[in-house]
Order: sequence, then structure tokens, then C-alpha cells
Amino acid sequence: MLQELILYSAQGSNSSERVEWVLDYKRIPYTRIEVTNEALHTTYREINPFGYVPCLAVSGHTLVESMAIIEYIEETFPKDKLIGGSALERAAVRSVCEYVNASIHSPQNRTVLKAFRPELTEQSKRELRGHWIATCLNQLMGQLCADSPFAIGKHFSIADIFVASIYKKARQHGMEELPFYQQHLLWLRQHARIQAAEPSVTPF
Ligand SMILES: N[C@@H](CCC(=O)N[C@@H](CS)C(=O)NCC(=O)O)C(=O)O
Repeated sequence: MLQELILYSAQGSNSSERVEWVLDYKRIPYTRIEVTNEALHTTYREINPFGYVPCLAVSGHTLVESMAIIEYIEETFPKDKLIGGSALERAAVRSVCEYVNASIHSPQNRTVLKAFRPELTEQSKRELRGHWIATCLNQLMGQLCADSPFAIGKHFSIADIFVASIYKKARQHGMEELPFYQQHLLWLRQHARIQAAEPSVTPF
């Protein structure tokens, strides 16, 4: 029997967007619950004590951390692989995702900036976040799209999802277009199935 999946998500959440893109690409049914900003700091703590989205509830378990959630989805719904190819290629996919998740996304997280740079205005925080993402993306560029217009190897993978989502986040923070990443995003959108699964409603 198909297990019921409940995804706790939030509009504008980069980490949640990754998981939604994976679930929708694989056409896995799930119930999406929008966690409000207020709930993030109050009632939602009972579901995820870290106070972060996304969180996936499955068979009485709650899974946190987008990378762990996506690995779980990939293992339990192996059709339409998103971490495929040789062991080396899979390692390369995971490296890109970890770089985006741990090195790009985490330091510019709202909670982190609030703790370390409480003096900044909202506008300065946005600029700092956008600038940080763009700087890191420029460093990452040399490792991407070596064998095809997809981020790693010749097929769509979670590396494409992580990269495209964080690039859109930089644009939302006001960063100018980065031609390499814009081209990558447009390439993904040329594939009907990938585009149909893209959760973002942003114009970028
Ligand atoms: N490494 C975590 C990051 C999760 C995370 O940072 N979530 C953000 C939204 S993208 C969040 O819930 N922030 C709540 C807050 O800052 O109060 C993951 O990949 O799931």
C-alpha cells in the first residue's frame, strides 16, 4: 500500500522547493501543508524542533533536512532516478548538492544572519544574501555542465534542482542575472516534465 506523505513546506523556502520539485517530478502524491511564519516559531516546533522547513511525515516518522528527505524519496521511489549513473557520477551529484545546501544556503539563512548580524536592515540582509549566493555560484561554475547542459553527467538530477533553485533565490534577493545559470535554468525549462514539476512561481 502507498504510504501517505505529508510535506511541511513554506512559500519562498529554498530547501522546501528542492523537495517539492523532486516529488512532483517523480509524480508522487503527497499532502502539502503550508507552515506560516508564526507557526515556524511556535506550534510547528512540536513537529520539527529545529523550526525549519521542509519536513516530511511518513508512517509516523518525521524526516528533516532536505538532502536526507530527498535521499529517502529516491530510495523508496527509485523510478525516474534523480541520483543516477556511476558511483563517481552519483558522488559528483551529491557534492554539488552538499555545496549548495551546506556552504551556500546555510550561512545566508535568515536565522543565521539574525544571530550573527542583528544590526543589519532587512534590505542589507537581502543584498548580503544575494551577493553571497552569487559569489559561491561563480566558484561552483567550473564543476558544472561539463558533459551536457545538465549540471552533472547527461541526465537531469537533483544537482540541477539544487543549483537552479539557489540561483533563483539570488535573483529574488536582487542579484543581477548570471548568464551561465540563466542558461542552465532555461535549458531545464525546455523539458516539459521538468518544467511542469518546478514549484516556483517566480518570474526568473
Ligand atoms: N539544511 C536545511 C535547511 C532548512 C532551512 O534553512 N529552512 C529554512 C527555509 S529555506 C527555514 O525553515 N527557515 C526558518 C527560519 O529561518 O526561521 C535543509 O536542507 O532542510
